[in-house]
Amino acid sequence: MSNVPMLKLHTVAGSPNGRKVEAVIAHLGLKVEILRHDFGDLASPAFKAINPNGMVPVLAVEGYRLTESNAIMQYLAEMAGDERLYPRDARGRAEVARWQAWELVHFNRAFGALAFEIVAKPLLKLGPADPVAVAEAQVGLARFAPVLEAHMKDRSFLLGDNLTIADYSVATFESYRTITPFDWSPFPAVNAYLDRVHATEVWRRVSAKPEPVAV
Ligand SMILES: N[C@@H](CCC(=O)N[C@@H](CS)C(=O)NCC(=O)O)C(=O)O
Repeated sequence: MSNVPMLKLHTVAGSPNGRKVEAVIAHLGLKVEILRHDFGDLASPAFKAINPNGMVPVLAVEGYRLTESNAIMQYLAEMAGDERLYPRDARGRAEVARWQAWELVHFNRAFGALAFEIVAKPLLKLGPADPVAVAEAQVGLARFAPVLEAHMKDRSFLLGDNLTIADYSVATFESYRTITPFDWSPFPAVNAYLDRVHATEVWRRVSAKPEPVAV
């Protein structure tokens, strides 16, 4: 992809939001320099000069910096012109936008909070899990997992037979299913779907990284 020169991705080892961007990079075969920061450095003035939110991922393309994982994924797929990964028709675009919004504010907001409380806090020595936050996250997952279950009953991927960037977004916490307290057994279509994304060569490549620590 010669029209997107000198790409750099700021991320943290194990960041689920970084991982979904890395999946798109791997899927598209892009050459990107991956800059892994320490989680503890994200609040520093030096990093906030890169992203005032103090968060990863951040894409840097020459003078341009882009934050928000889903926007970065859209940008990369659009620049690469991959219409299977990021469909160009109005309905395909709308479906990708819908699922990427849904995962960010509903499904993975709950799943991410659970992963943060149970997995990240002990690893980062941030104190014990907050039982109220854990319970709220479980309530959120119990509300939104059935939505995904109903949708995935007759589909392989979110938009149908073909994997898109929306799948990398929705599935990004899939590896936390076995290490966080939520019963996924009532959701066989969700499990089959997340296993399907997990089994892709791209996902295996980007998730074969250090253990998840930054949520
Ligand atoms: N909406 C942002 C969320 C990014 C985010 O939550 N990143 C986490 C790592 S996965 C982070 O940087 N956390 C540091 C913090 O919250 O201080 C995106 O999608 O990029």
